[in-house]
Amino acid sequence: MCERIPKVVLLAGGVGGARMARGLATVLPAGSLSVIVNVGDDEHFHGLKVCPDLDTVVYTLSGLVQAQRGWGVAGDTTHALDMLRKLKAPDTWMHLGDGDIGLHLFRSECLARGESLTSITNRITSALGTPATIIPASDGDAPTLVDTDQGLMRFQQWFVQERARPAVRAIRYETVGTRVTSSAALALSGADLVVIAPSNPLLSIYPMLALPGFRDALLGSSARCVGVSPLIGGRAVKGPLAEMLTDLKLGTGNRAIATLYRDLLDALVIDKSDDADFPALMDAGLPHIELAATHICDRDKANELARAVLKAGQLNPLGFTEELA
Ligand code: FO1
Repeated sequence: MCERIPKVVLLAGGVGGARMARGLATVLPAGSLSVIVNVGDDEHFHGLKVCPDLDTVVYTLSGLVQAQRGWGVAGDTTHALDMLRKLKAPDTWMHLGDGDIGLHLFRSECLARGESLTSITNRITSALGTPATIIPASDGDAPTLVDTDQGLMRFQQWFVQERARPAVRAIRYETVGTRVTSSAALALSGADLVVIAPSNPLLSIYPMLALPGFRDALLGSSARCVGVSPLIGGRAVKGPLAEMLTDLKLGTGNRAIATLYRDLLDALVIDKSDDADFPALMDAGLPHIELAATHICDRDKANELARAVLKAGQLNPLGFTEELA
């Protein structure tokens, strides 16, 4: 007999994904969790490659994150940004702290020397200490473009500079010339459970699913797939999801989330306060709906939600007992 630890893969965007990752990393045994992270938000600022979702997951799991905002480094100073503003450099609307810029310098230098984003991310997580493997969804550029009533914008321009105000007419995932990383495909094929974090489906999860090879790797995996709805009472805890669903005529509330993920999910975790959505979700063909407190406002809530997700995934967090051949 041998004990095998369960292999859990989380698909994550920024803040919500990072907090879900921390809960899962806490309740699962060491070596169990891999987090595949969206790179559609990545952008160049001041000559540096910035990967906001990867960095949010890295900072959260290594304990460096500015907890209230959920992104950036706690206690970071802004001397570099202050100087850039004095110099009237472009794009200083993106708030980059000095410590954060140190990470971007490191990554940009490694990329310039030909190292892959996957390999650089491994070096960053080893150096900073994260209790999970963090895998970029793609090594190549795969930007998310937002087509708005004020024109076509790159993601950070729309989200940060324009404060997500321009109404969204369409979203474009530019994936030509790139594909899912082999590390992500391997993690998906070997997973016992795939969890879709309470991230924005259209801005964080679909950019990954749009990568050539990603959806095939997910659908080809024998893992159960559990999603956590990012909506509570029809609204996102943070961010423009509800408005986007309306602008894009994709329905409302948990029913819209179930529809967006309909070919992927074995179960959906929704907030306890949304128990009235049960019949509509059953009608939408969801085989398993789990109620839990889905607002991750502190570490205890993150752990509680992680346990509910594992329950929905029918996974024993302590591991599997297998006969050796
Ligand atoms: N979000 C903001 O709302 N304003 C910012 O100035 C900002 C800067 C920033 C810098 C580094 C980083 O890793 C994240 C940053 N974010 C900022 C968050 C980021 O725009 C979003 O969280 C994600 O891209 C969406 O998941």
